[in-house]
Amino acid sequence: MVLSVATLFLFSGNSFAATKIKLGVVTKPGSAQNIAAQKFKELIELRSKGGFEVKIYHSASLGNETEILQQVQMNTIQMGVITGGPFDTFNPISRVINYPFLFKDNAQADEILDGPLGTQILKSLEISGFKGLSFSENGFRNLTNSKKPVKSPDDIKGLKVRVMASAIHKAIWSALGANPTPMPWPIYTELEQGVIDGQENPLWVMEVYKFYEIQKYLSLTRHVYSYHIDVASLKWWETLDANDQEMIQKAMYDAAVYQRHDNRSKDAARLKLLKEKGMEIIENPDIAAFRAKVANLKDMDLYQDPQVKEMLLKIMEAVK
Ligand code: EAX
Repeated sequence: MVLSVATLFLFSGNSFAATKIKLGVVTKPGSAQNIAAQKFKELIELRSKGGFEVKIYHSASLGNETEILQQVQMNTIQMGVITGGPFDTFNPISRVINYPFLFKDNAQADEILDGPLGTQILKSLEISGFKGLSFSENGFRNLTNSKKPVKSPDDIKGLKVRVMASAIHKAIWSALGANPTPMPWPIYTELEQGVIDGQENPLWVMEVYKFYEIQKYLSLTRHVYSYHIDVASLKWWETLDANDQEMIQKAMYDAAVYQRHDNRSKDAARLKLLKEKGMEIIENPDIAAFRAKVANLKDMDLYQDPQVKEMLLKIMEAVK
């Protein structure tokens, strides 16, 4: 049995005011970002014995992810669980993890992101006003579309694919031959009305947002490992004492680890469900051909910032 924090207050007659944390996510309850946020709320409220109280603003009630990040910078909201793509607008370091076909599997992603290189990436967000706390995940991204089964890059030619607000994501889909259209989340209506033919996201998105209703074809391309950065406002962070900082940092990391496992444990069932719902699944697209098309991205202008380039090369070396 779990006593709620409110019940504990009643019993203890505690009257001190909790510090309120506003936390923004763009997706709806049941989504990857929300599962991380909910777990963080549960852990920090419990561990701080009610000293912190978290209110989650979901479903874009604070705007899209770029807008949430602007509010985090200003400390009008204190935290966010934000998909890696939109960070690109604020700080080019996030491009390195969005690099196509960088990690071969979950274990490798965890090893890098939980290790010193991941820590360095989080640290380098401070210059943009963000305290990066940890990485939770969306998962590996896969292409869906309403036009045709996509097995190789040849099938992508001219396809209108929605991409996140991110220069690297746009570059990936240009290199693959698509017609990439940057657009903030959510995108159901645009898919339904045919403004865009396709999109790419991890499997949970196809389930939670019911994309099986409007997208016939799913190709398991796993082209990008999609992470969230669990982020706090640096302005706010600097007002906290060291104990609170440590407690928040730890609670967010534990929530992230919990959420990654939760997400991964559901993928097999999701695939089954999407099949049952009538999606045609291309399980083994020609990944070698996809990789060849994006092989030169690291030499593009996008990666010419010395710090970004150095980090990308270090990760590439570490995952060899
Ligand atoms: O988490 O914008 C995106 O494609 C994200 O992956 C989406 O918010 C689902």
